[in-house]
Amino acid sequence: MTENGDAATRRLFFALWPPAELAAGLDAIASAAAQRFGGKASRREKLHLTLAFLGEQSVAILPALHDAARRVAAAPFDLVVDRLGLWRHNRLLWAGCAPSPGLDALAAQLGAALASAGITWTERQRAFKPHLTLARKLPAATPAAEITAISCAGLPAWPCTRFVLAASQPSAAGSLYSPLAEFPLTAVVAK
Ligand code: 2AM
Repeated sequence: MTENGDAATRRLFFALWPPAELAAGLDAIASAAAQRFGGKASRREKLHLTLAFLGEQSVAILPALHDAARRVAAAPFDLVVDRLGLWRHNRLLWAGCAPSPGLDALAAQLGAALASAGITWTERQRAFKPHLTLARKLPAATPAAEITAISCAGLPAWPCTRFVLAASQPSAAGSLYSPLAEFPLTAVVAK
């Protein structure tokens, strides 16, 4: 319990964080798009791809979350960020990647590990649509075709070797993300 008598909770999610060079390239795209179309670009250090969103959770489950994440037996893989898109329902500009069996396997393994640890969710889960949020609050009339025409060709590949448990905290300047723990991808791929 906190001093207020409330059970301590954190807003938690598992995610992949891009390496610095890729984050810089995505940041440049996000800033240019926000300047051209309007909206608010995500800060470079906040760029990530969510694997599983847990929502508000008691801090008491953190040890069980760590155990579940350590049980994930997924192999490292490379992602190629190769597309941009616009979701009109939440006016969000996103970057997506080429289909990746490695990413799908990691998300599935993590979901299974969380389920078998009995982790439950208080917030409605969106379907898994891997993306990095580049900008929010784009004007409703932003032309989607002009977004998808922006090239991702210069972006470096993304070697994924670890995933992260992070907490999100609302603030006046938007959500702040703090990494809580890192988990290496170590499984050997069968040939
Ligand atoms: P977003 O960037 O598309 O909003 C921390 O908030 C992370 O969790 C963000 O990547 C956010 O995605 C994602 N997220 C927030 N609410 C979610 C939900 N209900 N289901 C899945 N992901 C969610």
